[in-house]
Amino acid sequence: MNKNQMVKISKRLSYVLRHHPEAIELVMDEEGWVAVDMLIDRFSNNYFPITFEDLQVVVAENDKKRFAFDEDQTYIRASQGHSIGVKLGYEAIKPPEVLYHGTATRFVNSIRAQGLKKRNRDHVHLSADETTAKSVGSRHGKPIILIVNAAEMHADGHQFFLSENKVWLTDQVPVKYLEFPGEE
Ligand code: HQG
Repeated sequence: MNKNQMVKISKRLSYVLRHHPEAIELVMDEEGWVAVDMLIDRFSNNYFPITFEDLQVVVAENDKKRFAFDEDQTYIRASQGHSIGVKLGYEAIKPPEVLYHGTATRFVNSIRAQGLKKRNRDHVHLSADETTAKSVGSRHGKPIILIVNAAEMHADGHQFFLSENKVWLTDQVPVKYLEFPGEE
């Protein structure tokens, strides 16, 4: 499979597994898992034909490892990024001292006023490194990287989760834990 085909499959999978399982009549459990057989069948009927081997390649080689199989590869889900209230079941863990959030400059005034909100997704997404944060921010416009004082938030009782593909998730980031570039 070439890179283009992988990206095409990955985009459709993100759409149905994170946001719209009903679009191709998938049955999803409350943790976001869908039977692999059903996914292959419904995906192939609604979009274009895919095989189990295609899915294995996408799960293994997708740039951000967005999707995961269960142990015996009979179920598949997106590891994060949902907007449909699935219970991912990750354990709350202690985050590093700081995390990063990449956003676009046009959102900064609103973030200064409200802190980071989940908007359409189930969590606020944070990155462990600035490079990742920058590429996340670039998806929305001119990127800007905010520093999140994660250890302080955690000490104050906010919960953090690390997704299987290493994205940090939390519920919200109040302004007092944020540092904007050029500020101390
Ligand atoms: C912004 C990608 C105004 C927030 C990435 C972001 C990530 C506010 C946008 C994952 C705000 C939401 C998620 C406020 C937050 N006022 N704007 N109060 N609070 N925002 O796409 O974090 O490639 O829902 O800064 O890697 O960009 O899809 O979230 O710019 O892990 O696998 O509102 O998506 O993964 O945008 O990205 P998104 P995100 P994938």
